Amino acid sequence: MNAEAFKAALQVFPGGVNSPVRAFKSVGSNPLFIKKAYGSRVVDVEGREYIDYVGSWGPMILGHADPDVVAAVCHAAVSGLSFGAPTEAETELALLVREAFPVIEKMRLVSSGTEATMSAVRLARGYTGRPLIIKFDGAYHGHADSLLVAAGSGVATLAIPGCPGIPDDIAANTLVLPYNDVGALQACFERYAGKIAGLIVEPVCGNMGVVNPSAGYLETLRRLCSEHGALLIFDEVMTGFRGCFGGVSRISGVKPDLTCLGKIVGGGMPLAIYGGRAEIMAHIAPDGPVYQAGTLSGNPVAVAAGIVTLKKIKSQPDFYEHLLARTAKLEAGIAAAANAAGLKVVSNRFGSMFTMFFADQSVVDYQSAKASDTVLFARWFSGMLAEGIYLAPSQFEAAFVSAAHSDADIHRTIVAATHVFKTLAA
Ligand code: HOZ
Repeated sequence: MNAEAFKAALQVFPGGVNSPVRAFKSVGSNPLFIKKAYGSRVVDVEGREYIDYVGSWGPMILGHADPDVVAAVCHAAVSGLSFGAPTEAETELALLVREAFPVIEKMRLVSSGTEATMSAVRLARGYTGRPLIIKFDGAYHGHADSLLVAAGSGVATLAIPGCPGIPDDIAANTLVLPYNDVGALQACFERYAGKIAGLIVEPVCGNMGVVNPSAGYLETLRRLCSEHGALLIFDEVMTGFRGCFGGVSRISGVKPDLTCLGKIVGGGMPLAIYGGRAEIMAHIAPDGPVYQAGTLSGNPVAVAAGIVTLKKIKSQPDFYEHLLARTAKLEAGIAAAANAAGLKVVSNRFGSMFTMFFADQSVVDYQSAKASDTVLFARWFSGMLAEGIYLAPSQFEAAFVSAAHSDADIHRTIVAATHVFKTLAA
């Protein structure tokens, strides 16, 4: 039973979980314990099946336990779980990634998104010889000290004002600005001229819920970084491969100096990447002095999962057409159901990820995201769960649609949403 599993977990894990976003704290209930997953479904320890829109927080774009990915993982595993030495498969994965992200001329494989962003920031500082980093309020780039300032995702969900354990002099090197505010950005670059090493941005935010950049915003980020000698870092851990075989850099044409990827590049296994202009990456050891390392970097089992995932996506010419059409249908169906029940919602989407906010004003930054009705969100979440729909347990996260979500799944989800909105409106 979920209750017993949670009770046992509470004995050994803080909050009974191994990552805060898994706790259902902000929605006032206890987490489900998952026994297995396949296609668009997760199954809990009680044998109850749910249509899943968490997708392990993004990586499962092919659906859970895709047979080709599982076969590749098994095949790799029997040849050895870890070598701590180079493999040819790493290069094969890197070439696929470079095809999708031409802005990544050279890269380093790591094991998590946190490692990727932390290393990219270190590289920006090492390359420029400058101390300061700009990030945006409510953006989340993993839990490295210098990036866990005014963060989104679980930090926003749990409303943690500032994280103890991060020394003030480290936090002071991170400048936090409102997203989508050009004036604040210009003023910041002028005030700290010559001191800003880089600007890290989720080019489409996912960790305050999905928030798109306003027209021309990414171009402005690029221009200001270039003018002031700062590196532009795109954190595409969430957005990578979610809208096309590539990322926001491909769709927008805005070229960052460095890019961070995670989630889908590992096909559900622990793998992430940072990379960018070859001349900048030449500063990474052993070519250069900026040190970054990892025994499990380029782990052969994770690399095998990543290669098959990317190859499967690439080999289907209409992959994104179908995926995006289904996501748009789901998003529109849910929004229409809310409106029909007289509830005000705002829906933001990028590719196959979206967030519906219980808000009556556009959501363009963290302030407007925070203005949404999180109490109503908690009731919506619980109602959908009771209907067999598994959503992220926070207003400040995204729903992910996979290629395994069928038209029937989308239809069933919209019917469930219609029931739940009616209850909320009653
Ligand atoms: N980026 C994920 C949340 N948006 C991270 C999941 C986690 O923290 O466990």
